[in-house]
Amino acid sequence: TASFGASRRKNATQVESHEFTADVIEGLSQTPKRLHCKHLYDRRGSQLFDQICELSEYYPTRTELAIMNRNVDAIADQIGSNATLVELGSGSSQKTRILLDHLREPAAYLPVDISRGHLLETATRLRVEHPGLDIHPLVADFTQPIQIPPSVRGEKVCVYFPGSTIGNLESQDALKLFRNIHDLVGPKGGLLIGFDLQKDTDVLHAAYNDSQGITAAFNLNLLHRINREACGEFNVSQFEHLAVYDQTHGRIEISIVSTCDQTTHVAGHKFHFIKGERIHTEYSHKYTIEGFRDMAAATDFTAREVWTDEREWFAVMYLES
Ligand code: AVJ
Repeated sequence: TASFGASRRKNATQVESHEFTADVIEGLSQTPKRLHCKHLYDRRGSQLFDQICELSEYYPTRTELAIMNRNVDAIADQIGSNATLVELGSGSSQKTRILLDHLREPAAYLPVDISRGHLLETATRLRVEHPGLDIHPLVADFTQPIQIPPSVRGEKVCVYFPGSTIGNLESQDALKLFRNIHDLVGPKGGLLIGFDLQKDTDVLHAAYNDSQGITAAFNLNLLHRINREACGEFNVSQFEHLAVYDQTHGRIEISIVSTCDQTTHVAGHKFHFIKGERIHTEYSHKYTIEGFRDMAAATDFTAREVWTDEREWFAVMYLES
């Protein structure tokens, strides 16, 4: 019967935590050990990331905001009227406000994020700020194909992918995501994307090794999360944050380093670390405008316009399918 089926069904949180545990065990079983960066964004992680965005050393957020503020009319012209705006990895959607305030009669707004609580809070707030707008939050991993609910009607779809989140992905995964987005937006669809640019190594280093240790706390929170949600037994004080710029790949490589030889357990599985051993947690790719244009062109998008700041530290590009 229906009620029998319902009582046996696990709730969403239980399924999520089971998948998280399985993913952690798989990642820690690899050589070198790695943990997927999407797991950094639990509730606490999302809060810490918001704090990172406020740091004086962390230039990307405020630089992108300034680019958006300065060019929002040109951006709204490119997107056009009656568009459905789909935002990937929306987080607290700070930059979205600027867009939503300037878009010409937007049809709907679909924020997509992996952090449920964060997403729903944002949706509630935006509903108050934009009472006329159709808002459909979607709890999802945007690296998987997503679907627009059939009730949403707009003349065209535009994906907004700010924050240089694309930089988390290795180039093959970035290409795959571009193709998914291309399929999602369909003909005459758009992609408005923010990405971080290559620059002085000291500036990059400071942005990922802030003096207050917020970035370190954000990274190490993943071990606390494993302890909380995956029956982990990490002694977090025996691990350190590491972020270094790799010139050859043009990316910041972020990891958690074991400060001693140690053994830990996660959900009954045993993991050994030697002193100095790393768990890779995140990449943050830094691009050139040309390199980024080439990457997009490889997936049938055409770059229509690019906006940047006077130091050329960050760029926002509008592409059309
Ligand atoms: C959210 C992926 C853009 O790469 O700068 C910031 C994540 N990690 N500090 C970035 C991050 C550590 C951030 N992105």
